Amino acid sequence: MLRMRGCACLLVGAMCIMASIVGAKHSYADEAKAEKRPNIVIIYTDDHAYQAIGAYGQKLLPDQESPTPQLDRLAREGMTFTNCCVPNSICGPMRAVVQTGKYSHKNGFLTNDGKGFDNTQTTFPKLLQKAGYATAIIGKWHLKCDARPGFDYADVLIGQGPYFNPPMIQNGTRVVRQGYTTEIITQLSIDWMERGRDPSKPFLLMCHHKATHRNWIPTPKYYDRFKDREFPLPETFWDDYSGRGTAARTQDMTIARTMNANDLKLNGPPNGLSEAQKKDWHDMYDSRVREYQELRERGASEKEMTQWKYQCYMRDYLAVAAAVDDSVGEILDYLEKSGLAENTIVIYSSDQGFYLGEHGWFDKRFMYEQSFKTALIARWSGVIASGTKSDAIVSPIDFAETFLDVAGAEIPRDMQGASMLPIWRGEVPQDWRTSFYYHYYEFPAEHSVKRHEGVYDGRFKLIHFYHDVDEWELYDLQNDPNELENIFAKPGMEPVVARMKAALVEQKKELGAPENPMDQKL
Ligand code: SGN
Ligand code: CA
Repeated sequence: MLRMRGCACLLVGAMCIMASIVGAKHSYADEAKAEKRPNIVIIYTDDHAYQAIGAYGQKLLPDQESPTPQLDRLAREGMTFTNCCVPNSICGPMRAVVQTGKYSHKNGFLTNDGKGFDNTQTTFPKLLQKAGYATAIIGKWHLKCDARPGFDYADVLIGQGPYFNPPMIQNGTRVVRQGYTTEIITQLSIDWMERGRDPSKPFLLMCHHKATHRNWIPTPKYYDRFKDREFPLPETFWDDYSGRGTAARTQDMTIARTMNANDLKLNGPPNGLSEAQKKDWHDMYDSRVREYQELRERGASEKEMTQWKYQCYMRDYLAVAAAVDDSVGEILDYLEKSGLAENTIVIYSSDQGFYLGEHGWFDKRFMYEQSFKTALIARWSGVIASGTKSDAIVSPIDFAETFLDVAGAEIPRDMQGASMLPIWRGEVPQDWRTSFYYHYYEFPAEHSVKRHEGVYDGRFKLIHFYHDVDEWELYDLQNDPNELENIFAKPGMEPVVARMKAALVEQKKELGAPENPMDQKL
C-alpha cells in the first residue's frame, strides 16, 4: 500500500532499494538499532468505544469528571489518533489483523464463526521473538487456535472468557483464578514484567482485556459508581434510519429490541460466582430488578423502557471501563516505579469501536463511524511529543510494521499496513495513505449486519452492501458527521461517487481483494 514511503530523501531512498533487494520493507528505525531497543506494551481492550474516553472528548460525564483519567494521562504524555480505522469491525478478525499486519482476506480469519487462525503464518510477535525480544500475551486471545507460536509466555482466556473467576490457559495448562478478570489480567501483566520475562532482552507485552465486552459486568468495587447517574442520550438515539438503506433498518442490535435481560442484569448473577460475589451482585442489582418490575407494572411505554435500558447500559459500561482505566494507570505506575517507562512504548487501543446508543444501537460491525474508528493512543518518551494529536488515517493494520520498525527488525513485504513511526516523530510521510479499505463479512450471524465493503478518504465514505441486497451509500462526514443522509444518488454528487468508486477499485487491486466480493470464500 505504501511501498514507496520514506523515499523522499536520497539517503532513505537508497535504503529502500537495499531493503527491496533483501525482500523486506525499509525500516525507519535503522539508526535506532544502535540504541537500546524499546520495550513495547500494548494494552488492548474489547469493544471500548472512543466516545467513552476523556481524551476523545467524551460527552457522557462533565469534563472534570472524565471516565478515563488514566487514559487521559497517557494521552497527555503521548499522541492521540483521531482517525484510526479498522479493516473489519469484529473481534477475532481484528486480532488476526493485528498479529499479521494483513487484511482478513489475506490472513484468512474473516469472521468469528469461521475456522481458527492459521498460526503457521508470519506474525509480528514471531518476528520480534526471532529478533531477540521476550514476548507475552496475557488475557483475551480469541483466535480459535490452541498454539500461540511467537510468545514465550501465553496466559489467555478461553474464548470470550467470563468477567469473574476466569479459567485461563497458562502456557498450555488450564488454571482457574478467583477474582475480577480485568484485575487478574492487569496483575498477571505486571507480574510478567516484574519477574516472568528474561530481563536481558527487550520485551513485547500484549495485555488484552476482556472488558468492555458485552454483557458489561463491573467489578464490585465500581458497582455503584454510576448508580444514580442520568446520561445524556446521543443525538442519533432515536434514529429511524430513513436516510439510509436496508442494512441499517434490518440489523438486530438496538437497545430497544435486542438488549436483553442478561445485558440488563435482570436474571441474577452469572454461574461460577462465589457466595461473596453473589451477595455483592444482589446488593447492587436487586434494586434494578425492582425498578424494572415497577416499570412493567405501570405499563411504561416502549420509549420510556428504551431510555431506562440505555441508562442501565451506560452505568454498567462506564463502570466496566473504569477498571480498564485503572489497569492502564497501574501499568503506567509500574513502568515508572521500575524505571522502565523511559524506554517502553505504551499503546492503548481497542479491537474496534462500539455504539453507545448512537443510532439506537450497541455492538459494532458497520462501517459507520463509531464502529469503524477505534481509539489509539501511543506514548514513547523522547520520540512522541507529549499531548499531540494526529488525524492521519492510521489503522491497527499498521501495528505490526510499526513495532518491527521500532525494533529495527525486518518488515516482510507482504504486510499491508505501514510503519507509523514517522508520524510518531511528528511528520506524516508525503505518500501516506489517503484512503482506507473496509470489509465486513459475518452474515448471516448474530446482530444481522449485512456484508459490506467500502472506502473512506477522510471526508467521504462509500459503502456497498453487496450481499442479500445491492445497495450503495455515500456520506459526507464534513457536512453530515452523524451519517444520517445517504447522498449516493443525490444530484451533483456524481463526481464524488466516481472518484470514490475508483478509489475502491484501486484499493482492492492493491490489496489483492477479489474484484467481486461475492467471490470471497468465508
Ligand atoms: C457475543 C455477543 C455479541 C457480540 C459477539 C462478538 N453476544 O456473541 O453481542 O457481537 O460476541 O463480539 S453475547 O450475548 O454472548 O454477549 S466480539 O467482540 O467477540 O467480536
Ligand atoms: Ca470486540
